[in-house]
Amino acid sequence: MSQKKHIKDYTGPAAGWGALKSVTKSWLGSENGFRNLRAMLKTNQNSGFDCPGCAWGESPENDMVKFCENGAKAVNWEATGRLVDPDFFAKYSVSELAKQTDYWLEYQGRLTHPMRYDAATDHYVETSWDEAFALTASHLRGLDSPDQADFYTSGRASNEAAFLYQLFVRAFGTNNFPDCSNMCHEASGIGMADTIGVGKGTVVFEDLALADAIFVIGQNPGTNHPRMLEPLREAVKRGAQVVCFNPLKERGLERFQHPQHPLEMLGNDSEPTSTAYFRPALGGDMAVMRGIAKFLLAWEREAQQKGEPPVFDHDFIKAHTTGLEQYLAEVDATRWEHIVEQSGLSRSEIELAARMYRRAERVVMCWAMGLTQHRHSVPTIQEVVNLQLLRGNIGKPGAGLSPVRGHSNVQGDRTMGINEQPPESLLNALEARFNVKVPRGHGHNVVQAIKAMEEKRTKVFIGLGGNFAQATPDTPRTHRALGNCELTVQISTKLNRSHLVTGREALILPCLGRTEVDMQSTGPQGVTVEDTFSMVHLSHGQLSPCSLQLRSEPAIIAGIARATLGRHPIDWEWAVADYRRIRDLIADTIPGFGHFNEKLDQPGGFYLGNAAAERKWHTPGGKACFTASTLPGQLVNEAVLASGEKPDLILQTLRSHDQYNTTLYGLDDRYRGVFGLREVIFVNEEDIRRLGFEPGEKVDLVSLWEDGQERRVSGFMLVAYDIPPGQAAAYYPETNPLVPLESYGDRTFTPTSKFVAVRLEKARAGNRIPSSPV
Ligand SMILES: Nc1nc2c(c(=O)[nH]1)N[C@H]1C(S)=C(S)[C@@H](COP(=O)(O)OP(=O)(O)OC[C@H]3O[C@@H](n4cnc5c(=O)[nH]c(N)nc54)[C@H](O)[C@@H]3O)O[C@H]1N2
Ligand SMILES: Nc1nc2c(c(=O)[nH]1)N[C@H]1C(S)=C(S)[C@@H](COP(=O)(O)OP(=O)(O)OC[C@H]3O[C@@H](n4cnc5c(=O)[nH]c(N)nc54)[C@H](O)[C@@H]3O)O[C@H]1N2
Ligand SMILES: [Mo]
Repeated sequence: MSQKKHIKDYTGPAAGWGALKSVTKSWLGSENGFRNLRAMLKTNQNSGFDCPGCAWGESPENDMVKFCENGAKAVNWEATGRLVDPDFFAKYSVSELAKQTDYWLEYQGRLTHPMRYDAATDHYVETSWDEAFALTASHLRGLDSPDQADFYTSGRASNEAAFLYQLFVRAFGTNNFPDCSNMCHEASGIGMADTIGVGKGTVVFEDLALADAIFVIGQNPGTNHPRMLEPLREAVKRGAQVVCFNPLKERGLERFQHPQHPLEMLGNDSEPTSTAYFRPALGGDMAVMRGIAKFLLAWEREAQQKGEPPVFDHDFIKAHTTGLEQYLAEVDATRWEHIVEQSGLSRSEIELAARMYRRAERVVMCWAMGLTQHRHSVPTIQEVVNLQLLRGNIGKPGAGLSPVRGHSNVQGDRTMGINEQPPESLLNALEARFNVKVPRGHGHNVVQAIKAMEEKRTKVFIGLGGNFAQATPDTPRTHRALGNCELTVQISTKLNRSHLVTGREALILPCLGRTEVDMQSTGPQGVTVEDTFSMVHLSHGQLSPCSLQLRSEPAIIAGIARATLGRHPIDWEWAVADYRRIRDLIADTIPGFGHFNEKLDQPGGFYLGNAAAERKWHTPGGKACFTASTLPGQLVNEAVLASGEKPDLILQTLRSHDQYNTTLYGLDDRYRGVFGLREVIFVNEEDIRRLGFEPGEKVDLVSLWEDGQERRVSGFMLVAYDIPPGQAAAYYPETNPLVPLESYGDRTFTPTSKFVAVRLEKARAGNRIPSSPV
């Protein structure tokens, strides 16, 4: 697995031969080539399994190959031939494993047996499923209160697993459901639920083919949602506009850029005819959207004066919205200097974007982590909603809001009730159906769960998938917090750092992956997932499991539940014997899932529906709401200012092309020209010199915060990069030690992973765990 480290410009297009080469490499690396070819051809097909890659939806057309380079890597990664079995754990102590890189850990292969941590020898030792369930149950039952346990969920869990999990946890007595959504699209859910009454996207796949313009804001689909490039490409071909907002020139999006500089297009008085790429400041998108609104308002007034057709959709606004006046007053009150300074764009660039927006009859707005991982993410997303409301761009074909989800079933998990702030209606439905009392108070989100572990209020941590220790902020502190637990339980497919950051006792429970056949007593089972377009469909594993010891996620949850609660409130084994039974329970309790099993007979699955997409507004006033938020005075946090230091740079943490969140498939980031290493920081060359360094030099990054704790990562290579001045970018999760636990979004508690104030220092040698082999 060693490779040569180098940095060079990438000149090829996105996808294409580079992608094929990269897939082949990971294919051969998985040591399971032919088996995996079979798996690939079943990816996202009607009788096959749902790609465990991202939450992008499918074209309804059949008989197409429906996987992408990064989906192929995800499938290969799961279907590896390497095994992490009891011999492996006998060979390495936990302290020895802890010295290895994250990349090395996951590379070791699939977990095969339930394992228990033995503190006396510092080794994991084989245990039986029954012993593992009994140990978990005895810890849970021994707590003073059910609120002393936290139940994490990562977004790969199927609907069936998630539903059983929340039923068990609520029957046990807590709403402590920290989940990966807390770190991901939380702001999208809150921002949209407030304003349009649903927390999900209003767009379906077909809308992309009807849109006159698609805005892609703070998202890197070339790497993270490669199947989205196809509809974008089609859009450009038929003359629609693709308008990107991203401080980095992401390769997968760049191809949609107009060959000329956007400003030149304004030169002749005609409307722009093609696509554009805008490079705002980190966190500057709310100001950009406000600026667009300011232009629209000016043009609307002008049109009224001249008696020309209006710019706003007055019929829509009148029939469907409230709060226009207050919002427009706020738009008027926002000064241009403030907008320009905060957005990082010039007024004429914003004017171009506004013209492109106005020119399109139907606009889809897509976004991802570039919008959601900031302190003011909720008002930013609400500013996107405001714009769309002004022109009636919600609830008509070819238009709408599309927060593009990450994990393949993260949206479904929320639908199933993985939510620390559950809606009353869900709790009522559970109580009525299962004759059980469920807790009503709010539970912990991710940040609160870490705090609770830090303060020893949480004593048991259970993770349904994911890699809690690495995905979360403030890494050394979070690791200490996990270490405070009495018991940590990880339900996982592969070895990762969360298995090595143990509580006093710890369990690894190995589960089947999405690609594997899930055999229960009544026969092979399918599970369901919901994509970003609210389509629900079945997924059937195809490969034989990598170990006979593996259990499915629903079976593991049922085992823990049975040992903890007996047959209360359901007979867990009965439910798991046939997943159609679980789906009947879902049908009884979750809106939109009536006749669930019957609906799944349709090939391609079924659409859950979205009230806002039909212009039905489930808000308190029954209408869609404009939100009149003031632009933040400044983007830098008070706690950073209180440190008394001016940041050298503002850092965003992002994904390379060879990773899936904390899982590293390789050490290359092809489109950004980085090969064989991950400890790099992308900085503008002028900034590098201004700060007294040279490109290629190694630096330490130290983040600024008022609490006086030092947060540092060491030995990052400075890469001179085409990035706006004052900004930096580096990979997650290596940079998570820099994100203070207290630096999170207002209302969302999402760590501000795209806005970290840092200082650069000359590299210090230190004890560190590099991600790249040294
Ligand atoms: N192959 C692969 N696929 C994935 C994942 C993966 O790790 N690997 N992860 C999955 C998950 S869970 C998720 S949530 C998604 C994530 O998908 P993305 O959101 O695309 O992921 P990030 O790498 O975090 O990229 C954020 C993008 O936003 C830009 N950006 C950062 N800050 C700002 C800002 O303030 N304003 C604007 N306008 N842009 C900004 C960055 O330059 C970058 O292009 O992908 C999913 N799919
Ligand atoms: N600094 C910074 N931090 C971030 C982000 C960022 O952009 N910057 N992004 C945030 C986002 S958007 C997200 S979604 C989170 C992701 O947080 P998580 O979802 O917790 O992390 P993953 O890396 O996706 O989890 C990988 C692990 O999941 C397990 N796994 C894989 N498949 C399965 C399966 O089918 N079943 C089970 N039970 N386990 C499985 C494997 O053991 C693997 O090691 O990270 C967040 N953290
Ligand atoms: Mo995510």
